[in-house]
Amino acid sequence: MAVESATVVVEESVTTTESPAIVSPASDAEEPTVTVGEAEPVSPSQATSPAASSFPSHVIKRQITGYVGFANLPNQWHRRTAREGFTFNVMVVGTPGVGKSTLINTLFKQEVCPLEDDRDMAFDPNPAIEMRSVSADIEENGVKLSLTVVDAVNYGESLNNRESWRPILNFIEHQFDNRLDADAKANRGRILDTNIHACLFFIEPTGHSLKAIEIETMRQIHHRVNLIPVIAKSDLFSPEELQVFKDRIRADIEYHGIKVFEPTLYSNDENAAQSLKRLLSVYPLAVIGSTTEVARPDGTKVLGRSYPWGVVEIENPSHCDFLSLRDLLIGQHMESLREKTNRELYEFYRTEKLTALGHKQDETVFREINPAQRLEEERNQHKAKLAKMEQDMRVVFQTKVREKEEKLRMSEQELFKRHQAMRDELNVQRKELEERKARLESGRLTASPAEEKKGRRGFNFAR
Ligand SMILES: Nc1nc2c(ncn2[C@@H]2O[C@H](COP(=O)(O)OP(=O)(O)O)[C@@H](O)[C@H]2O)c(=O)[nH]1
Ligand SMILES: [Mg+2]
Repeated sequence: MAVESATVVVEESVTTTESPAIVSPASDAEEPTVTVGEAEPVSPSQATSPAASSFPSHVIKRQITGYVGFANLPNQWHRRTAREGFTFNVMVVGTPGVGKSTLINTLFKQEVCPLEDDRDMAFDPNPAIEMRSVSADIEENGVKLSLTVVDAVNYGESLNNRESWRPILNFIEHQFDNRLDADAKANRGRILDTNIHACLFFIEPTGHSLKAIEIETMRQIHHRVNLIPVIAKSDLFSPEELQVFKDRIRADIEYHGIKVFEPTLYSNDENAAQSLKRLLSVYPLAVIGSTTEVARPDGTKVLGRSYPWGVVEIENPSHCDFLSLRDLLIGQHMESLREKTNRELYEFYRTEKLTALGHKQDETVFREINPAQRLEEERNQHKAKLAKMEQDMRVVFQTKVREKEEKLRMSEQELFKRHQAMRDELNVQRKELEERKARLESGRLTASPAEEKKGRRGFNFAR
């Protein structure tokens, strides 16, 4: 999609020492909104501190006309990924003949899984479960898909099925281990994604409820893989029977705490949310497989299965949930399956494995960063810093006041002493004057011995 000219709103980040700002997440992609937070007083020392500089300090909204180019990033990404292609690894688990290969071939509209017709007549009471994989490179509208289907051959065939789930779980974990090894190499190069992105679990169309082997297998693997239980060969049920069967299975799944795959929604689109809700409400999906076209009464040809009483159409939502499964697995949520596998399930396994090996991580360093929480922490650090500064200033102020008071007290004492000395001298002088006056009045004026010595008369204030 070429964009010739556009009005683009950009946010410019400017560092300032005056007011730290808080940026709210943009409410929509075209018109990002910016909120400038309350301006808190910041001292110059804080403005240069690491905590202060890690803030996007101030955001100015600028309106420019013209095309910058980053709006084209999704197209660039699309071109790169279309060229490189996608990898999708799906596992099918179910008893032999339940319809696994047929369903995969129906989903991808080609014979990915060969239908087995060479039966081994030898009786083996406990055949080993063998994880067999087939791969196919498929291309649709220039997008390449490298598909691998892993089949747990002989699952449910033994007389004793107690441990049937083990080879399946081992296989899934083995893929995680391979990735773990690849991640640990010094030179990683391009890592092939061999993790299992989805597990289609085929529930036998018994019409009763889940069998013990089905419950145990799902219980053992649901935390390691995106589990998608499907009711196989649902054309064997009447609509009423199917509803009863579905309800029982849903109750079993809930009772045993089995976690089934729920896609992530990448947009706020109301329609997408509604269709996801609809999809989850019809879990477990009742499917029918067929790669052959059959004629409807009106003569048109459709993918389906033909019965004496009529035709079951695969791609008719009122006949089965095949289209919902195709949307879930391919059309709408394949990326969600891949992402959940590699970001959540693999990461969870990796953490478990490394922790068991004795690796410990400093939670304060490697903790996942929640922007709101981080903002709150930084605000608290800022507040604590302000409080400490205030406390320091108070201590300095009190010391200074004390020093000043001490000085005043000292000079007061000094003044008092000088005052005292002057008063004493004045008293002495007054006494002398009174004596002289007395002598004058008595007519016997004679100089005092001190005056005679110095040859001085009168008052003397000099010191
Ligand atoms: N009635 C019915 N039969 C099916 C369906 N899917 C497959 N089958 C038949 O079941 C048989 C075994 O199918 P297949 O795909 O080889 O089963 P797998 O062993 O689980 O891979 C074949 O004869 C299919 O034609 C379905 O949805 N409904
Ligand atoms: Mg098969």
